[in-house]
Amino acid sequence: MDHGCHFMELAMACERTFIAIKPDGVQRGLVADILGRFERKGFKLVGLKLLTPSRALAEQHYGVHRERPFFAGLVAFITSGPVVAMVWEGEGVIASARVLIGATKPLEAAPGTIRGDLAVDIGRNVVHGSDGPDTAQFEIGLWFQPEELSSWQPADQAWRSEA
Ligand code: IDP
Ligand code: MG
Repeated sequence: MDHGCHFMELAMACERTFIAIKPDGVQRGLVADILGRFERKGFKLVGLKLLTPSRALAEQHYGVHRERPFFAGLVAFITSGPVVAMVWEGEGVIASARVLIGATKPLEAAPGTIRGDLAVDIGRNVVHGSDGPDTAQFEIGLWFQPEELSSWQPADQAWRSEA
């Protein structure tokens, strides 16, 4: 698949991942903080939109948790208001985003991570990130149409890519 990572592709995989700021993050005014962490890290924003997910979208997104006791509450919460849906691109971005996000339980998330800094409740942990390459591909396709994603090269790409 063409991920738009044309320039100076190096050994590490140039990947895309799906990140969402959940309704609590939007309601608490944390959009700029959360988005800015990915930006400052050096990843490239290739998709961005604000939407309130439909029940069908939420149930597909969290389909792996369908049998879990928290599923109904999780779907009710994620559909309760606007979510900022994003696709970020870069070398190792899938695993790195999970590190930036921190542990699922915010009380166990390290300081410096998004959940470690900004959350206390597992059901209100402010952000979602794909947990692997297959999930990332599925979630990007679920939340975005191909034409909603922009392949672009930062003007300082050559400088960024120097070893
Ligand atoms: P992740 O978001 O860190 O990938 P998952 O295990 O995939 O965590 O769970 C998806 C989301 O479901 C979590 O972010 C959290 O909001 C919610 N969740 C997971 N486990 C529980 C639980 O035990 N109680 C309530 N909500 C949960
Ligand atoms: Mg997960």
